[in-house]
Order: sequence, then structure tokens, then C-alpha cells
Amino acid sequence: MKVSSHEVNVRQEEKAVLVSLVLKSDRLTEAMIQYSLEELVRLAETAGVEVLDTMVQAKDAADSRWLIGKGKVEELKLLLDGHGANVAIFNQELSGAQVRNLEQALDVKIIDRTQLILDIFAQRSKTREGILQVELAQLSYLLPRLSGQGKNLSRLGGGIGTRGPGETKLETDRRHIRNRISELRSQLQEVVRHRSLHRERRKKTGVYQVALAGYTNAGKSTLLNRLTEADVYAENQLFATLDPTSRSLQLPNGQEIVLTDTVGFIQHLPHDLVAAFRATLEEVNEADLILHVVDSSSEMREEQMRVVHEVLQELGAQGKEMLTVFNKIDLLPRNQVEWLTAEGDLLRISALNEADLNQLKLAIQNQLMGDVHRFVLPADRGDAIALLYRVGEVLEQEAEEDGRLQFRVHVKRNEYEKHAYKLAPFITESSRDSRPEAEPGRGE
Ligand SMILES: Nc1nc2c(ncn2[C@@H]2O[C@H](COP(=O)(O)OP(=O)(O)OP(=O)(O)O)[C@@H](O)[C@H]2O)c(=O)[nH]1
Ligand SMILES: [Mg+2]
Repeated sequence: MKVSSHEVNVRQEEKAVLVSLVLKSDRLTEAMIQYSLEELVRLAETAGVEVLDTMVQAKDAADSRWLIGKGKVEELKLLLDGHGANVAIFNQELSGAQVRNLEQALDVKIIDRTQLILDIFAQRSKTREGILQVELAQLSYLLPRLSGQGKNLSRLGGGIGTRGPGETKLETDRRHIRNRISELRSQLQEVVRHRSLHRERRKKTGVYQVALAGYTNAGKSTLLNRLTEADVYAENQLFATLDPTSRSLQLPNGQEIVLTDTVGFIQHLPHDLVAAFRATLEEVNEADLILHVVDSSSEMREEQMRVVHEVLQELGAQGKEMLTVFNKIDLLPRNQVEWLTAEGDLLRISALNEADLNQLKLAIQNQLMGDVHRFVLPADRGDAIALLYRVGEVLEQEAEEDGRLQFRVHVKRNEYEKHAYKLAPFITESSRDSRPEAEPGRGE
């Protein structure tokens, strides 16, 4: 994998052995274990660490002192010494005590998966918002682990088992961190406020928002670049994108929409990170349509899709209109392309194929625009009228001579499918909506 020279310079001295604990109760297949380890290797390399070896232990339960078993710790020590490694990176999250015990036993720097991901984010974030969010996530991770000395925390921790100055120092550090956390939170609140104001303004113009979401390395930024001639960093590495980028995109019918690229997801995405990145990820939540981009050439495709659904759920975006975009089909044997299935609407494309990109634009258009229906309802059908207002946007309302009411309503596809049976008897005419000009005050 490619690591930019800058990162190599920064982290050149870190040579690591990677360690993964597999719980037997998780019933992971050999392929899943292998994949998870490969992903950790990619994460480490993305962070600029040189990976010298890997080690896996299957166990019934995690050891509370070292995560892995005592015998394995000794084995690891030999491995580290043999390779001349100075870091051990664990695939699982470690407690503060485990980090200290491992450091004592192994005499190398101990890093866990969460820290590694936070580290990558710290190296990558460029915007003020991103930088604030990463610092918040790092401090939230650090605070509960600040209970003594460790190579990782040596600048911040007090002495092990010592009282007096060490403990006082620790208390000061804790207070310091708590203060900084509240400071960061209030700064981020300001960012959130700005973002939502900005979004409100965009909404008022009636321009549709479409968000690219998906597992890291699925091809989201490549799609944004190819569709909008944006110049977003897209690379064959994990977490190439951290800060959302929005570009306008013209659909085949001439209408402009806003397409937003977002940070990729990964399995076991650190909770502190999701919490801290909420403001950024809100972009997904606020979109009219989510394009779930999937690397269809990945052996772990299903697993990755599940992770994405989980994170979307955590963000409260599960009910959103979604189009699954199976990307990179150029890397799949032809006969396997048909096997790609998902719940709801889907598309099979290659970001490298111009015709596929046009197909994607059409699919977005169809998905977003819905149809305009003309309904005629008796004035006493308050229930049906209320439903009309709920499922769509009422463009026109007129009273007929016989006292019935006529409505022209723009109804989104998925809403219509859900409620069509109740409204179908009142429809008198339907047509595809083209929304040529902006309509003020489009509601949610
Ligand atoms: N063969 C092939 N490669 C693709 C396709 N789409 C993207 N890629 C490659 O996949 C790699 C990852 O692409 P990105 O666009 O950076 O992926 P991303 O989803 O933005 O990744 P993160 O920002 O890390 O979440 C790059 O090397 C792209 O060139 C495709 O359709 N076919
Ligand atoms: Mg990207």
C-alpha cells in the first residue's frame, strides 16, 4: 500500500508487531479473522508504521491483565525482540491497566486499534472542525485511562501506585483534560450551529442534498471526483477522506443537486470518534438521499455493508431514502455481478466507466424527483388531506365547483410506495416532476 512520504518521515521509527485476540464465542470464520488482521495491517501502514509481523490468539475470554494469555505475552516478547520491533499494536481496545501491564512485560509502546484510528484521523484532519473533533475524541479516549504511568501517557500520567506529587499531578492533568474537553465541546457546538444554519439556507433554496456514504476505500471520493470534476483526495488507503466536501452536480434533466462526500466507516469504529464526528456525519442524516457505496470486489462486502448499516443506525439515519451503489464491478468476474443484491433499490457500476456514471445520475434523478400527482378529495376527508401533506409537498390547492378539493402534490417515491394504497383512489393524474426552478420553503 502507498503511504505518503510525509507520514513515513513522521513515523519512520515505528516498527510493529500486530496482535489480535479472537474470541471463540464470536464464531468468526478463518476468512473473517484473516480479513480483520489485514485491515489492521492496512490501518497501521496508513498511520505510517512499518509492520514486521502479526500474531493471533484464539481464546474463550479476554485476559483482564494483558488481554491475551500470559504464555502468549511471553511469545510476543520473543517475537518483538527477534524483529527489533518497538511497538505492539492490538486489534482490540485495551484498558488503561492492560496497557500498563503490557508495557511492563514487553517494554515497547502499546497501541490499540482505537488509538491507531484516532492517530490516523489526527494526521489526516485538515479543517478546523475536523481538528477539533479529533482532539475531542482523543481526550475522551484518554481521560478514563489516565491512572498512572505509561509510555503512551507519560506526559500526562502520574506515577504508578505513588501518592503525593504524582497523584496531585494526575489530578491536575485530569482537570486540565476535562476543561479542554468542555472547551472543545463548546467550540464544536458553534460549528454545529453554523453547519445547521448553512443547511437551512441550502434547504430553503430547494436544492436536493445527496450524501455518499460507505465503508472506507469503497470509492466515494472517486465517484464525487468523476461526477462533479471535484478534486478530492482519493487513494487506495483507509480513511483517505475525513472532511466532508460538497459539490454541485447537474442531473440529466438539467437540475442541480448538491453531492457530499463523507468520511468512510470501518468495523469497530471507535465510539468516541463517532460521537465527536457527529457534526460532520450529520451531513448524511440531513441528506434527501444516501448513496451507499459498496466495494463489490471486497470479499468482506456483506460484512462491510452490515457495518455501514449499523453506523447509519447509530446516527439515526436508518429510515432515510437510500440507493445501494455496488461500485468497482470492473474488478468482478462478469457472472458474479448479478449476484450483488441489497435490500431496496440498487445499482451496479464502475466509477471508471462513463456510461455507468450516467446511469448513476439517472438513478439519482429518478430516486429524488418522485412524481407529481393530482388528487381530488372530498373536503371532509381531513385524514387523507393530512396524509397528503405528510407524504409530499403540496404545490397547489384549489376548490372545485362541487366543493371537493383539488391538490397537486409532489410525492417522493418511497413515501408514495408506503402510502399509495390509501391515496390511490383520489388520484386523477400523474406526471414526472422535473422541478426546473427552485421552489421556496421546501419542507422536510
Ligand atoms: N477498479 C476500480 N477501482 C476503483 C473504483 N472506484 C474507486 N476505485 C479505487 O479505489 C480506491 C479508493 O477510492 P476512494 O475514492 O479514495 O475511496 P473512498 O470511499 O473515498 O475511501 P475513504 O475516503 O478512505 O473512505 C482508489 O484507489 C480508487 O482509484 C472502481 O469502480 N473500480
Ligand atoms: Mg474518500
